[in-house]
Amino acid sequence: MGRKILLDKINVPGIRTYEVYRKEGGYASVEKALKKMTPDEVVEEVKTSGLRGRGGAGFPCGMKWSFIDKKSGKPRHLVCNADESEPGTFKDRYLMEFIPHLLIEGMITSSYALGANLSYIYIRGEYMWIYKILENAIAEAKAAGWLGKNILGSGYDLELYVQIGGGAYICGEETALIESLEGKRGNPRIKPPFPAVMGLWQNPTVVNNVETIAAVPWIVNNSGADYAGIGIGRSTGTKLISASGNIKNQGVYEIDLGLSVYEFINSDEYCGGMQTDRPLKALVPGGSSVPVLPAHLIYKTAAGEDRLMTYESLADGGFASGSMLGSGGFIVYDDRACIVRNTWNFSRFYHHESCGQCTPCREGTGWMEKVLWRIENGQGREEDIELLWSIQAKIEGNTICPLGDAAAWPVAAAIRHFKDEFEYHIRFPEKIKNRNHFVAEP
Ligand code: L3W
Ligand code: SF4
Repeated sequence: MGRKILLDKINVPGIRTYEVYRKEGGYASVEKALKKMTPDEVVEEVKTSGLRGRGGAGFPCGMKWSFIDKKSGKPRHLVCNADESEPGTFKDRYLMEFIPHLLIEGMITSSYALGANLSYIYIRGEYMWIYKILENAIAEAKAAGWLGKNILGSGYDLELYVQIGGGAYICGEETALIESLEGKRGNPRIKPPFPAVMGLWQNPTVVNNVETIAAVPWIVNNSGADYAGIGIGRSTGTKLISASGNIKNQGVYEIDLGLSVYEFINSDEYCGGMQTDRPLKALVPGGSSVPVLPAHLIYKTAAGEDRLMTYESLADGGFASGSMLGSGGFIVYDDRACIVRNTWNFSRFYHHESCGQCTPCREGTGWMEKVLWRIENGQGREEDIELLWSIQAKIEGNTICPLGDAAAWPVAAAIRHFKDEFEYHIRFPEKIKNRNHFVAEP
């Protein structure tokens, strides 16, 4: 059995309640931090742990924390990004729904480290029932003295609020999230300045993903060095993976970073192998924003190395033959899947979710959606593949926020690795018409 850090207690009956969570050792990290450690010592432990942002970018958490200006005298904020909306990603939902106090505990310990006295959890609008679970957990924590004034007699004060998002994917981009939290339309800001310098109400702000914050209690209770001892190289610790698609056991798994992709897909402890034992065709390892991998690049890299569940190994080969760990939204496709249809579906999503501020993203995402739709629906033209390639290339790197890249990369990877499938759709429209899935000519 793999080690469990975040999900260790998730199956304890009643763990959602404060009483059981506390009985199981919950809030120990707050006690340890507030009574025995200075805020900077907590930051140092997180730096030592090598913990990287679990929302998708993998930016070192301790380094982000150390960018916060503690000398300016301005109020500081910790904002938890719980706007989980990346297609294929449902891990934060699992954590918050079943063990909400772990996030609250992580928020208190992390806010203390940053010297933040007013912190927020920004949760996606569609997670209404989880919002209520979190509200309840915060009320329980407050009643037990873990929030409010002079926590544990330490002189440290913290207020924590949950804010419901507007139901827009773009509000998961940290600066759009901040705009939304300030009551405005969720339009991303140009960076720099980064939120660590000028964030919520122009104050120094750290925005961290749910899973990142939930790892902090373990690091403080044990040590940064213990956490760094798990995983491989710069991919330390454990990672939640939301596994879906044509596998036997869909669900949320906690893995030690460094597990091989082969073992993750085929072991009974995780995905349990392919559904109905059909052949593996493709993998999107990190949510819809990352490049799709074709079968021959899933278990081995182009250099012939085992492909591992790490930031580095999944990206090995760059976009020519690699992808990204991203948010851990692991979508597995068997030979029934139609890559053209899947790419169109992702494009439709990004077009719908584009905020419209930048021309390449606003116009390009809609254009790609239209061209992909006509290819998928038997109306494709020979020149469409080249057209798609040129549109995605003009979006990538030319936009304010990463949504533009996220819309471009899946299209580029699909053309790079599955060009024959696009050609088949264009050349044999009568064979793909009215079909939900691509079926190769017998
Ligand atoms: C201060 C500097 N701070 C970087 C901070 C920055 C941010 C973090 C990472 O996009 C990705 C995106 C999606 N001084 C700094 C600094 N920072 N330099 O570090 O920044 P960045 O720009 O690399 O990425 P990001 O804007 O956070 C996130 C990808 O994740 N993604 C999407 C996931 C979506 C979900 C969801 O819905 N829940 O997870 C999946 O792969 O494409 O590339 O905090 O401020 N010099
Ligand atoms: Fe908005 Fe797209 Fe520009 Fe991001 S890239 S700011 S979503 S238009």
